[in-house]
Amino acid sequence: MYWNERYECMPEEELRELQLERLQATVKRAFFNVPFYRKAFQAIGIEPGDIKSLDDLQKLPFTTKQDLRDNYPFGMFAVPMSEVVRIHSSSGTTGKPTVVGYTRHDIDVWAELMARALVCGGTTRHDIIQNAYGYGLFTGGLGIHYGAERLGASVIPISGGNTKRQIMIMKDYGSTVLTCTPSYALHLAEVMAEMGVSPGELKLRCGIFGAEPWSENMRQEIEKRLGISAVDIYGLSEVIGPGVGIECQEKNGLHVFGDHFLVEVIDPVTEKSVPPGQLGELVITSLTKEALPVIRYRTRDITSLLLGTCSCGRTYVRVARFTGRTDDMLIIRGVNVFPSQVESVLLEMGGTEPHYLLIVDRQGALDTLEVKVEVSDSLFSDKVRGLEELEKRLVNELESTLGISVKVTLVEPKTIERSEGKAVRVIDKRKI
Ligand code: DLL
Repeated sequence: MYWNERYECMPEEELRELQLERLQATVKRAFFNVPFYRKAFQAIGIEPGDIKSLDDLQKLPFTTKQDLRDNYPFGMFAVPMSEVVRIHSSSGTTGKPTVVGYTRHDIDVWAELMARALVCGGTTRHDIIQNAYGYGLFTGGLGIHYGAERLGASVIPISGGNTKRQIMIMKDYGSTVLTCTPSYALHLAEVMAEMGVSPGELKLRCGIFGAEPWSENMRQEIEKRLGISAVDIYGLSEVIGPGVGIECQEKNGLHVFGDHFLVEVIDPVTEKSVPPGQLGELVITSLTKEALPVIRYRTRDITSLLLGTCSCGRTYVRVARFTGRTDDMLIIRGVNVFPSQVESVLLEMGGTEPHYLLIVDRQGALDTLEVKVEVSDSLFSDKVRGLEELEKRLVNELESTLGISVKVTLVEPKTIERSEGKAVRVIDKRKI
């Protein structure tokens, strides 16, 4: 049930002591080894000795993705390159990617955290893990891979893509756990159906999906189509990669590995902490990283802190499933819209497939939102009237949920481009 019970179920008081000790060491490491941090601390008159309690974390400056970009490629590293054994980079779509480095010890910690995550997500060493996260600069493939080997499971390093081969291997090798993005899991289910392979012919029993936002409805859809139990895993390259947090079998929030990461949820505008239960931006401080310590890293990911203990026995802080990113949030006619809100409505209404695209444009001075969504196979062959009704229902429901007017375009099944990694859900023509 646990990979490392001592840490996963550590009494809260003891955990806090460990966190403070590690925070102080991290602050020292950053101050003495990374000119960026020394300057940032000195600019506000802070020294490592000023961190005397966990509350003092609030005195420290934030780190942003831009800071990593400004120090591209290795300027934020706290160790000489001779100690760096691995380099990854983030899948940023704009500007230079952010580059992250790991010492041998960092890789060891990452494998430990991923082993904990896999067990927390329901994997055992008897499982055959089909790892369809991309291998390469992306942290997903190798991150899961090292954790799976540490656990002692049998890992198939298949990477993303070549979907028919994925299904053949899944069937022939008897894969029991699938790891990939939720959008790719859905695509696999779709191709499986096309190939006439039913979930009953597979040994697959659980999936560990993340690297992009996905809704509760999407979880149910994936669970139904693949006949598995699906959990949500979170992480980001700048902080380590996958393995920052994961759901347990309760599927009620993600446990954050608190002996390695400190989390805060802040109001992105006032930059002050928000109370548990309130949505805000997740801020993470690494506690044990050697090559790239990050202090109060602004993830831009939106979540809330969850109160109360989890019946799984882990004492870590939990965060809610992610709603999206502050930079995914579309402001359409002054109203905040998240793609995940649209996804929830589409899946709740039925009649459509979880393949959709938001197209934002501007006509004159007015912003417009078009939601393109694929119709289910059965409905598509139906009478035009059924489609018209569906479109009307979707428009009504989306408009009342989002609070703005929406155009819905129903498209034929399998016409929206599928992704093998992170799905693209938005085209904002206003910026082009
Ligand atoms: O996506 C690491 C990862 C790999 C996580 C495999 C989980 C599984 P990056 O490419 O740096 O790293 O992207 C990080 O992806 O800031 C979030 O916006 C998003 N993200 C990751 N996991 C989730 C999740 C990997 N479970 C960025 N829910 C993060 C929502 C997620 N968004």
